[in-house]
Amino acid sequence: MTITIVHQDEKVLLAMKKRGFGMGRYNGFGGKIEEGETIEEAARRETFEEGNIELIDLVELGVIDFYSQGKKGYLEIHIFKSTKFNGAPEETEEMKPQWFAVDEIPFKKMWSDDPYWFPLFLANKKFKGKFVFDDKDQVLEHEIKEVC
Ligand code: S76
Repeated sequence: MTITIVHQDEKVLLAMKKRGFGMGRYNGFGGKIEEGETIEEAARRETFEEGNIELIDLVELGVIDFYSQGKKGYLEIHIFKSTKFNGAPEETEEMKPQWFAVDEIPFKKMWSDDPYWFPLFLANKKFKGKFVFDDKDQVLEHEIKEVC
């Protein structure tokens, strides 16, 4: 999966997920990587589909593996940053975009792992991580480290 967050000046563009996976939470744009596309292509496509913007720059900053207690398998999420785009963010069937000042990020209405890696993301650091969630999607265990 991919997550793309636009970071411009002291603001980030998040979007309220209106349906499906992550419904009711603010998140970046993103979704599944389709067959035949690169991870970066998936990030661009999902951002266009969900937010109606065309990304100009795009950098992958993080990779996180998510495990759920008592469940098999894991979900690998690639976290991208963009600072320039064409078009205007628009509400779609799936997401309602909104700008937030970096000191007013709505962590209580986001995935519980986000407070752990957002500081690295905002500082343009590259990172790798692993999270284990309980059955209420709260963080039970985590590892996060900066990489070169
Ligand atoms: O920030 C996050 N976005 C997601 O879509 C999923 N975290 C997360 N954790 C599973």
